[in-house]
Amino acid sequence: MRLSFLAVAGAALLAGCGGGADAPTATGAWIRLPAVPGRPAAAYVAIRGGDQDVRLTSLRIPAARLVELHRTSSAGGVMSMAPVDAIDVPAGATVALSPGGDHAMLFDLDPALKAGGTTRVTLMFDKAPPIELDAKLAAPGTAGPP
Ligand SMILES: [Cu+2]
Repeated sequence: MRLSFLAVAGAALLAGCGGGADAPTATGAWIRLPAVPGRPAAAYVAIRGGDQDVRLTSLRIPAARLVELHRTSSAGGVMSMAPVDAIDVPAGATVALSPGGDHAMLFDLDPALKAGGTTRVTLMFDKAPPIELDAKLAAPGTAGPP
């Protein structure tokens, strides 16, 4: 009797993990290559929230040594950016990491990467499964998605 109860509870738990929940999605990832090799690159992507509030906690990019999430702000007409721990992705909202806004900063990106190519990016969340996608590589100075 006890065993069968556990089996049912376990099955319910698995069902909750597997489907049902509407996880965030991501599209249009791209990376702007640095004008000067060795300078940081920036990564952008559009994220659509799922059915619950989550936070984007990091981007994993094997081609970069270090990736930081940055918030851009403007005070007294001066634009500045600073690292943040996470970026909110509210349920049902579209959150765009884009030039002039929040973005990911990539340090020591593999210099062999060239505009026109792609590289693998994994978005990590606090309460949603990771999203893996290819980011298009854009030439330095590119203003919008390639
Ligand atoms: Cu930055």
